[in-house]
Amino acid sequence: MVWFDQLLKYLATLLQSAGVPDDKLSIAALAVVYVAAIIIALVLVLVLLKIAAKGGKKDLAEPGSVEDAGFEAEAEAEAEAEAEAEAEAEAEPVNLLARFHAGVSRTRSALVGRVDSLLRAGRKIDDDLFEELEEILITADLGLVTTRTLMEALEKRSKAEGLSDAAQLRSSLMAEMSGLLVDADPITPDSAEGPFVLMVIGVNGVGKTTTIGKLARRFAQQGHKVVLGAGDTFRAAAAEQLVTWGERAGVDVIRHAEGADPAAVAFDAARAAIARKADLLILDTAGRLHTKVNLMEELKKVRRVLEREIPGAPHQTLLVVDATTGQNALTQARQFDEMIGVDGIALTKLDGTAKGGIVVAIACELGLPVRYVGVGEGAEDLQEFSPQKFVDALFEN
Ligand SMILES: Nc1nc2c(ncn2[C@@H]2O[C@H](COP(=O)(O)OP(=O)(O)OP(=O)(O)O)[C@@H](O)[C@H]2O)c(=O)[nH]1
Ligand SMILES: [Mg+2]
Repeated sequence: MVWFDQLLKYLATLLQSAGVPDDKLSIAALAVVYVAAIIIALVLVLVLLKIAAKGGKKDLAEPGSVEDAGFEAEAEAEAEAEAEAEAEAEAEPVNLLARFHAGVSRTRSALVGRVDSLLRAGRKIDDDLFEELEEILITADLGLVTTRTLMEALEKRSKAEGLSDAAQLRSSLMAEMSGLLVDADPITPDSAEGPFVLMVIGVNGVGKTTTIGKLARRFAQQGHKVVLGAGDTFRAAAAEQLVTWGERAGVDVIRHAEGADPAAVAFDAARAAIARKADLLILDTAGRLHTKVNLMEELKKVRRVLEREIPGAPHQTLLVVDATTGQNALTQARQFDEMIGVDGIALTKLDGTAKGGIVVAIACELGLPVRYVGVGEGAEDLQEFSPQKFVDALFEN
């Protein structure tokens, strides 16, 4: 190629003037051409890559002008994010249900697993069968009174409906159980006369502070202005624990120093909730004092302060009980209801126990609605209780 020979000659002249020896001129000129070719090829590849990237973006933004391209791409990204959020919101109830089902799995295998192997198809309904069923219910923490109530209802129903096959008793048991559970309206913090006050009580370690944290998050997410009161001044680090939950939920926490008078915390929290125009004040309380009498007296005093500061307060007194303690939870509920007055129950740690039958016992023996159940330690693991949801999850195959 003539032009290539000429280029080499030209380069050789340049290299000669640069001091390259005559015998090395042609090889040096070739090396220069070689390096230049590599550089040009690299630049070309880079340019092509850039053009390809721009083309891709334009495809996304089309139709529209070049100026519109950025804006439209942004709008598209936003729409995608919105769609994702919507999909998440739609998926959430499914997740919650799955969490709930997992939460009652131990009770399901302990209670319904045994019931199912007893009520296998083909077995006749007789006194022996009823006796065995009774034993299963008692050991699944439904307690004597509730079990008797259920058994009487079942025997009556089986006679009235002329049932003969044991398998037919399953749906009767489901119906009787959900009939015993108390359906409660969910707590809605709407009060015309200032903040709605939720006082949370219960013995130590049952999950009061955790439940308050979960509730604060739930109500804040629903758009309510929430204030928390750290009324447990007895236990070291109790207020810090509440402050941490408050930070997570993005809500204010009113606290005093350790050992302060809890009634003074209740007073300040009530005043702060009014001043900050809060929709909801949730007050944490101590679970342990030197004696049970001290604890009950302190709770009564806190209650009086709330009553005095905010009309109608406390609007709800929520007793937290730990499902893993089985029949003890029932005893606690009875005592707190007698001494302080309880409007509803939050039953925690259902995920860690086979004693979920206690839900039925609380409703049947005390007539108190279980409002919330805790099925884990996470912020999402507090769920509104519904009798139907509970029985369905328990008897799900
Ligand atoms: N697995 C499980 N753990 C829970 C649940 N609710 C609370 N817990 C755990 O129970 C423990 C005690 O919870 P707290 O909220 O500190 O209990 P408390 O009633 O405030 O205790 P005191 O302040 O000592 O009276 C913590 O480790 C919680 O994470 C639940 O629903 N499931
Ligand atoms: Mg606590």
